[in-house]
Amino acid sequence: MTAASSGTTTNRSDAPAAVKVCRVCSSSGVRSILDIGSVPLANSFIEPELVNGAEPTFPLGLQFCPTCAIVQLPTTVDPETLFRHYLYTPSASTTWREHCDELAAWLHDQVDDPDAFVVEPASNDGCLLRSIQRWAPNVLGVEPARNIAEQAVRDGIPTINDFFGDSTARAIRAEHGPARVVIGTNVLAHVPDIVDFVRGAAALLDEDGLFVVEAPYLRDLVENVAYDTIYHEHVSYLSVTALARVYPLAGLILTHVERTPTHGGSIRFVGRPLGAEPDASVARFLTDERALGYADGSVLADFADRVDRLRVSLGNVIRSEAAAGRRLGAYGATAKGNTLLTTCSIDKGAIRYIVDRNPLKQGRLAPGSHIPIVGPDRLESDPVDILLLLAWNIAEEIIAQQRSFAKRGGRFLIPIPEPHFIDGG
Ligand code: DWN
Ligand code: ZN
Repeated sequence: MTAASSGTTTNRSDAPAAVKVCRVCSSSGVRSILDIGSVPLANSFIEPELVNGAEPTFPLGLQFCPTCAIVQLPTTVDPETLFRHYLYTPSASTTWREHCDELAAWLHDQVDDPDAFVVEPASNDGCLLRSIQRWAPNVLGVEPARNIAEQAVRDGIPTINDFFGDSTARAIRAEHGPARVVIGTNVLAHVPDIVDFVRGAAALLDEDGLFVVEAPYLRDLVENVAYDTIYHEHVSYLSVTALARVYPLAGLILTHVERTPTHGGSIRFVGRPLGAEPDASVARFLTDERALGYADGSVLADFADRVDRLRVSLGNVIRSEAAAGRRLGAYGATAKGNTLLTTCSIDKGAIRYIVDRNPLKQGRLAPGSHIPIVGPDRLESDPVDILLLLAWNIAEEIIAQQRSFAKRGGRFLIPIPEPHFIDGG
């Protein structure tokens, strides 16, 4: 999906109240499984002249609902604050562009119809729709970030500047007719009201319609201790168990699931109108998740301890490398990187700069840590010995680009599942 807010240090917002009942099923039995404290919004990169302003922080953690098995944040930050202006566009990454091509080809196999109307909630700059347009020209994006929606329209992708949900979906259907496909990547986990979002898909689809979403998979998060992917934009952490229960509340049924490699481990959920038959994949995932403890939440019992151990060991590695006289930088001014830096108390005393190719992030400071974001040329003019890879999800792509850093003896520090070095040579 999209990227987050431009966040400035002067935008104060009141800390949202803790959500005591499940957002999905309204059960009051939610239980806390992780409390990371209060941190700034992960994409609220600071303009340098505003660095002395107040920097709002918001409580961050996880809670589990034993009734519907969803894992969610304990607080909700207003999506208007998070998503109306966004700096992140995924199409800068070759890995992502290739994934969009693969997903578009997979979809073509499912829906072999050049007249199919395809709608993408949170279409960002239109990267996926551009791939789909090659076989289904009738596409429509729905993107809440004004700056990004305008860019997509300028680039030839029809895009409505709005959030997706039941009312937007009904308006689209009234104007354009039913959709054959509603497809969204990295959006469902960002939505506070998942039932409303899925209900919107159900309202928009025709009777043969296909609702496809990809989102980070809870199992990958837990197994890789990828706790840095927990931040306010990600309201939910999704499992098949949870979505198999949620979809029927909104008029759809989960018919197929498969794992995909993006963003450190994601899952593709396919839904169809009620009455469709799930294939064997759904039962297989449900059985595995039950056996592993995702249905009753028992797999999460030691998650907070595992997060604590990772935070301590990353801090120790960074301190000992610095004490040995090594110069450290970071690569990738990612949202997850900011969770990692703030929760491990790593600041500009330890890391000189964060390299990022996105010119909109360059010149700003990372929220919380206040480490400056710089362009890749800084690696030549002000070299470091170690790069903490905050964009570990695209490690291969970045390491391949940075051969000259590796040739000079530079090493990459990968933070998860436990801090380790690779030389990139
Ligand atoms: O869910 C979300 C997704 C999908 O992406 C959002 N809530 C926010 C965002 O998360 P992220 O910031 O952790 O995403 P990435 O894709 O890991 O960010 C990669 C960063 O690295 C971007 O800032 C661009 C940058 N980059 C770079 O500097 N050089 C990327 C490439 C490919 C490069 O060569
Ligand atoms: Zn629930």
